[in-house]
Amino acid sequence: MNRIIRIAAALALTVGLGTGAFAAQGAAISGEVKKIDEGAGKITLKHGPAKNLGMDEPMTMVYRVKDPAVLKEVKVGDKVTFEAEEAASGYMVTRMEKAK
Ligand SMILES: [Cu+2]
Repeated sequence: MNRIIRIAAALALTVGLGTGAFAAQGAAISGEVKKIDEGAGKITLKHGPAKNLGMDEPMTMVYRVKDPAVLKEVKVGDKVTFEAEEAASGYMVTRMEKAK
């Protein structure tokens, strides 16, 4: 009986940690499109601090995009909300949509 409770507690902890990590990684960032390079699958975004990416200051930088289709949905000057992750090849936008 005791053992089952310990296993259940360990499972609950694992699930809790997993959810927390996902939430931190998926933190949305507000930005503005400065440049789009469809051929290279890259977008230049000006954005505010993104603590989950280790970016404490506002900046303008180039991101690769996971799905090139998102580059057709936005244009230079658009305000966007996006999520990004640090990949081996650089920072990559994993999700992006026009800010409402
Ligand atoms: Cu940045």
